[in-house]
Amino acid sequence: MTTAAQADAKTYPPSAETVARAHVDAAKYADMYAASISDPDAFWGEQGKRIDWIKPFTQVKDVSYEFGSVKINWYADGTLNVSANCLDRHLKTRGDQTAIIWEPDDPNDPAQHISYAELHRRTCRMANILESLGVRKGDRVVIYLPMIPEAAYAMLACARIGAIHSIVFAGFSPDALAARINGCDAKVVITADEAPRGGRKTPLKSNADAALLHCKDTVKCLVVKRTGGQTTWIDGRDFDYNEMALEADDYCAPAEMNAEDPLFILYTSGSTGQPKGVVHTTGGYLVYASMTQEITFDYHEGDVYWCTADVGWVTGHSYIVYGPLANGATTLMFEGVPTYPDASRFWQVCEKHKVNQFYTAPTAIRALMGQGNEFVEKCDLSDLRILGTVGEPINPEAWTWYNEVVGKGKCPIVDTWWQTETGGHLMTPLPGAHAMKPGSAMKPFFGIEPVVLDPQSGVEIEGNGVEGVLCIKDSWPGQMRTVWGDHERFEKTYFSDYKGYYFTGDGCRRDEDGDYWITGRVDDVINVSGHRMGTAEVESALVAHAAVAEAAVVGYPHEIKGQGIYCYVTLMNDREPSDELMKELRTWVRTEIGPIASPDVIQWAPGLPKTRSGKIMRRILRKIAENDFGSLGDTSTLADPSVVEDLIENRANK
Ligand code: 6R9
Repeated sequence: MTTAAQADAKTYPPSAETVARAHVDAAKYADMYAASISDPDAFWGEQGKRIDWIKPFTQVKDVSYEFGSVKINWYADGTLNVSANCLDRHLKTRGDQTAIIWEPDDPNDPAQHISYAELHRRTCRMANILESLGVRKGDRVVIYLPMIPEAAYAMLACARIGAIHSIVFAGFSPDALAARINGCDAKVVITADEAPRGGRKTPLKSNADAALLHCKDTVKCLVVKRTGGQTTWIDGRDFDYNEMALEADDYCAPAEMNAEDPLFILYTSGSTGQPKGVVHTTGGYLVYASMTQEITFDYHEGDVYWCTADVGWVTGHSYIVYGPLANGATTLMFEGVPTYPDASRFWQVCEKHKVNQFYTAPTAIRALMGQGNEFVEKCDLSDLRILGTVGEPINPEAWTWYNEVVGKGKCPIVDTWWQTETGGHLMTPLPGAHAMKPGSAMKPFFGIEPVVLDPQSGVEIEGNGVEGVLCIKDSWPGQMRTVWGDHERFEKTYFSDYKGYYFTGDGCRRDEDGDYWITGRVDDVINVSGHRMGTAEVESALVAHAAVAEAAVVGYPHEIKGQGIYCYVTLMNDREPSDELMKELRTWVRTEIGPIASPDVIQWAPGLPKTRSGKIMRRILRKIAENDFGSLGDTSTLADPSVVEDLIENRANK
């Protein structure tokens, strides 16, 4: 796999047709960008008007990045309701327009077209059900659902009554679910009987049952019927959504929320410790999600827009639900996987629903590319206009295939770089404004000032043709506000290493033309199939097994997944390595965290390379995992250098 940095940067300018159609062309980008940086208050004050306010804001930006007293406020004296912005305000003009197209896992099952009026009714009913379960403004609700319309109803219903949702991806295990329910002290968990995906079913309700054994016994469970599969039932704790929805009222008044009231918490992995609850608030987040959805994807009235992410990730929050619905768009929600029933599923769905904008992850592109072009070529993709990628750097081979085979060379590819923490896109080419370079996130979005710092000194590296760590100089409305329950951790993670900046955790290169290339994480976060994971989480799952004395986990390059999970495991004295134990440890990690964290390689390590002060030298472990033994660097500071020889000799055959 060629990395982006190695590719010669061929540029692809937008066609005249793309430019003519685009909301933003090169000249407009230059003007707007300059204005957004020179007077953020004026710029974002104007943009704030894209959504409806109950009480209009009079202040725009109130931010300090000063370590020790970090505060981030946008539109702080305004009030609004997010669900009213996504629903009620569209009813007059587009009540009958499709808001959500739902495409089920099985292509033989019917798709659903849910109009704005219907989505409004469904959301109100769900909101009334939540209220009847005792959920009030500020309470937390965990959502653990398949990719079904009820997931959107649940999100919007929480927003409607001012409850804070925290979605847990349906691929997470009961233990991971319990940790998140407890972490935000949720009152209710919304789940479904089963989640069908790729022809298989995940028993979500049983998982929730198992999780709830570790939670307060006051937590209630609202169960959506998806497959009708058997579930156990505890009266007084479990509630039948479908039955309650028949009775529930069609209207629920939207709560008046302050712009800075939390909208949702989303747990994400960091370089240390357990996942942290990223908090996004109401006003700024919605302005930013809505603006980026419209501009980045050049969304126009009547377009059908499809983001293939899961609502369990931030991409699903901002670009399946909140951004598109705030804009009155038609957003497609897909329950299945790219390869079921076969590798043409994505393209069949594009043909069937006449998709105009298609947004997916490099890992899916690489997997489909490997299956051959005929799966794409047999489908009519003539409605496609814009393609997008997100989640990890895209290698030039995959980019070129996406451009030529899927886009037929006429669809701009927006390579959107952003994070759970950022709420929306921070860097991306804009379809009508920028030429594209395969693998480059190109240019900052409005209001974003990226800086490249020297990793050691923290000094800004000026000019072009430079590389370093990526920080952002000032705030934007979609930025996370805090870590749930731990503001100190928020400041420490993002504002302490490089004072006065937001530290992204990514490395980056600014090329000779001033375009940006993300070079990957500079911390202990790995990116497996676009899923973000802390190596520390996998390590702590491994050492929780009775046979394991110590574990060190690193990422290594993987053809399809981008990065794979490589685990070095030291066993307890009385345990012997065996294939069975290896299998058991794999299953163990899947149970502790979820299938997405399943180790790709486990290598038995009688010892780990440590400094004399006992710190594991991951740099060396990474090199060994990458099969790169020539550049291990200085090993003389190791407490026992012979450990390295042993690891190289016994490197897992992979
Ligand atoms: C939206 C999302 C964030 C991390 C981020 C970076 C990587 C995301 C990327 C990209 C290169 C892109 N990343 N988009 N790297 N090019 N277009 O993915 O959020 O799950 O929090 O991951 O993903 O390393 O720091 P999240």
